Formats: sequence, C-alpha cells, structure tokens
Amino acid sequence: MSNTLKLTVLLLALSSCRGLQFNHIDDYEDESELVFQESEYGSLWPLPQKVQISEVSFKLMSASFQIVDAKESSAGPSCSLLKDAYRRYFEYMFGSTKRQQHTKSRRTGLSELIELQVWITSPDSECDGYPSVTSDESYELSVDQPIAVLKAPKVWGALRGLETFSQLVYEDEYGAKSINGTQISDFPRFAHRGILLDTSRHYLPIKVILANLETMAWNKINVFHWHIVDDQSFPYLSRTFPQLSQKGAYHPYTHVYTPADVKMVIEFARLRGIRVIPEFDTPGHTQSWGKGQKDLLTPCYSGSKPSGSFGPVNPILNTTYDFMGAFFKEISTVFPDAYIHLGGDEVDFTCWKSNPDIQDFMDQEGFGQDFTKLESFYIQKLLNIVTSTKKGYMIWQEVFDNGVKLKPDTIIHVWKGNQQQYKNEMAIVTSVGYQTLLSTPWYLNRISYGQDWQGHYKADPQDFNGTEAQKKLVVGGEACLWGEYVDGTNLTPRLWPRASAVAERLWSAKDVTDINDAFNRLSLHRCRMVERGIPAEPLFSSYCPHEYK
Ligand code: CP6
Repeated sequence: MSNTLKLTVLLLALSSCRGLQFNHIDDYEDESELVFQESEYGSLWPLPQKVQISEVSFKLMSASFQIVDAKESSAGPSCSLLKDAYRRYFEYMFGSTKRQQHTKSRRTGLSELIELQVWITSPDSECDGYPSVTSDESYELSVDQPIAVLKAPKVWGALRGLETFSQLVYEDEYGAKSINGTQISDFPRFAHRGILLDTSRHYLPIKVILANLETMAWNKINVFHWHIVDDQSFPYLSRTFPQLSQKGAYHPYTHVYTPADVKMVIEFARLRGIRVIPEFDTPGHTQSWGKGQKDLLTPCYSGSKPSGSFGPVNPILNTTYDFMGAFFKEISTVFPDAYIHLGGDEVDFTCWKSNPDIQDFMDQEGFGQDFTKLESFYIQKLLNIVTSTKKGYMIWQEVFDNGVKLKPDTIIHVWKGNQQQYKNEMAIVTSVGYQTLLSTPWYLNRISYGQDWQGHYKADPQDFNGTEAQKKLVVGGEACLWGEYVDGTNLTPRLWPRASAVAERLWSAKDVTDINDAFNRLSLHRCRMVERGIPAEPLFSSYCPHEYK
C-alpha cells in the first residue's frame, strides 16, 4: 500500500460526525481541493499535554492483543483496580464478544500491535488507596510496534492513560482496529475536576449515578460532588439517624441511598480514579431534615405565634450541635475522602428574624440585626465539629463573604454572579490566601438554544486579576447540574457532552483554545460516548460513523 493510500485510509477511518468528507478515495488525490475538517488529534478528548502522532499505523486484533502488567511494574496481579480497568478498556476497544477478525490477504504485511504494557513506576502504586487532591495522574504513553508502553507513577495515571490509549484506536476502512505510532506525555492542569449532581430535587437511581461516573472517567473528570440532600428530600440513609430518610425521603425504601448503595458508588468511583465528595448543605436548604429530626429547624413566627412553618437550622440550641456532631461523625466514616462539602449558601433570614427566641439570642450576643453574624456563629461551630472528625471542608462562597473564620486549607467554592463578579470574587478569595474552586460559568442546569458548550469551553478559572501565587490557589472547577428539572430520564444527555467542554478546560494546557479543533474532536468524542452506550446529545447537525454499522 502506498503511503498516500495509508494516510487516506486513516483519514477516512477518523472522518468526523459532521459528514464524511471523502466518499471516494479518488477525491482525496487532488490535495488542493481538500477541505480538511479532521483534527490532527483525531478524537482525543480532553487533549493531552503533549501529543505526537505519526502516520505509521498498526493493527490490533482482539484475538492476539492484550493489556498486561509490565514486568517491572510495582502493581502486580493482585491489583484488581488495574485488572478491572484492563477488562473495561479491552471491551471498549473490541466489544464484549471476542469477534474473530479475518485479515484479508492484501492487509497482511501491515504491522501489528500485540500488547499494551502498563508499568507503575513508583514503589507504592496506590492500587488499594483512594484518590485525593494530591494524587499523581500523570502518565506517558508510547505506541510503537510490536508493543505499546504506558508508564505512570501511580495507578491514577495508568487509568487516565488507558482511556487515552482507547481513544487512539480507530477502525480502518475495512473495520479493522488500528492505532498510529504515538508518543504522549500527559498530566492535568488542575487537580480538582468535578461534576455536581443533585439527588434531592429528584432521586437518581444508582444505575444512573454509576453510568455517569463511568462517563466522567472517559472525560478524565476526577470528582463526583454529591449534593445528596436538600430542602426537597433526604435520600441519604443514616445509620445513626434513620428517621431522616424515613421521613425526609420521597419514599422511605425506594428513594433512599442505603449504606450498601453509598459503598457501591464510592468503590465504583475509586476504581475509576474519582473522588466522592458529599455535600450536606446547612443551615439553609434543610427543609427535609426537619421532618425526621425534631427541633432541628427554627420555628417561624407569624406575629407572636409560631406559624407552623420552619426556617434554617436552629443555631441557638445546644441540641442542634449535639445532633451535628453525631451526624458528621457518621459522615466522616462513611465517606473516605479528606473533604466534606458543608454548603452554607443562600440562607434566608426571614424566619430567624420572625422568631423572638432568636431575637433574644441576637441581643445577648451583641449581633444587633446583622443576621450574617448569626449565620457565621452557626457555621463556626459546625466547622469546629467537622474539624474534630479530621476532615477538611469546602464551602460555598457566601460563608467566606460573611467573614467566617476558616481553616487555611478550606476550599471556597465560587458559584455566584456574572463574569465580572465571579472573577472579582476569585481575586479576593485568593488574595487572602484561600484555595478556590470555580463553578459560576458551568451551571449546566441553565440551558439555552445553540451550542452553549462553547461558552463553557471558553471560560478559564485562572482568568482574573491576580499574581501567579494567587492563580496557583485555583484548585480547579466543577460543572453543576442542579436537579430541579432533571431526573434519571434526562440527566445523561443534558450532562454530556456539555460537561466534556469543562473537562477539557480543566485537564488540557491553558493554550488549548481552538474552538474549531475542539468542535471536530468533541463531535467524535460524543459519538464514542454514544457508541459506548451513553446517550450523549449531539453538538449540531451531524451523524456518527457507527450509525452505519
Ligand atoms: N440548591 C442549592 C440550588 C442552588 C444552590 N444551592 C442553585 C442556585 C442557583 C441556580 C441553580 C442552583 N438549587 N443548595 C446554589 C449553590 Cl441557577
């Protein structure tokens, strides 16, 4: 086969979902007529930090190709995290049935890739550990005949590299699996690349959560921010306080996350290098808590009498803090991550204002009519409780805005305002030395006609006025999909591939900003998600290569 023909075959195989530009190989012979829509990086998403792809291609046969531990690897046969990953990625590349590939005579002589060796280079592979904000996710991938080598200090980098390897595999014009000679050196730009899912406004079946964790891994997203409870329902089944979900869930048996469910989510995520950070948002957003925990919420008054409705957590009772102590003690053992998200957003003061006991307390403490002082009083005590469980915490920006004293390792989660306001907030938060996490531009619950992924793609979390030291305090960002209008039926297509835009912004180098190249790669990445069984929505008028299979 001539070199031109080989390249043509490659280009055809990679042809994007926007339309196969070359229906006949002949069309390609006059290069001047080429309108080349294909990214030189094929379907890689998010784009690795350094990529070199050669024109030499190798074949992969399901019958002869294998993913194995390198002899020198510090993760041996006992590392089930890697064994599981090898199995998953083999299936993504070849399908679950071991189809026999018949090589036509004219393709013999093409070189074959027979092995991917995975080499964990650091003495401690962290195979049995949990990922953390400091986890090393770097890897180096070398694809050369007859073997490819994936080197990573820790299993976390190996997981990212396996995903990248699988994204390099494509089908040639005869449907044979192929891969080009490639050198990749890769690491994330930000350590915290998250997605917030809300299981309070609508209960999300475990199956839906797991499917989305899997999809997060394809996008190299490494944090599942689980906004597990809120005003509307309390699906978390607490061993210490079972009445919370008994009374507060939409349904006490079917719409709850049992300890076994939670364990399953955490382990499924761990095997994909994803942290699970639970959010138990207080003192506001807690209506559902009140159903199962008497006296936890503030009774609102109408004139001199209780109105029968309730407001935020009651900050003036000792019983409140006894409860929180016992509750967060449980949470700190159920969720292994070093961080808990404590919320603290959108506290409505109307009810506190109406309550005479609260007013008395305000006078006694000298708070005057400044209810942010009362809110801070509560949060301060809560933070001390959580600190005593040895966990770090994340909080929504209002807690910082209200001047609450925070531990130096607190992460301030910025979610409010327009572009100018959130940039200003990031500048202030980092100027006083706190770490920060950005969500404002990535509220995926907001939908509009058109390609809104482009706006998400363009936002950069370090694009604010500040010193280099300030920029370093940005740990990353999170795409938020709040649950008011989303349940198990529509969550997945609303999230993907829109969250993929955020994933590339947070993983790839700062200068990866070419929106046309992103469109071409993301179109293919979206087709791949669909092919792997996830109903990701299209970016624009298009079709996918696999629709013809
Ligand atoms: N619930 C909680 C919410 C929101 C927040 N906290 C929210 C606010 C504005 C929009 C979407 C969601 N539904 N607990 C804010 C952090 Cl647009």
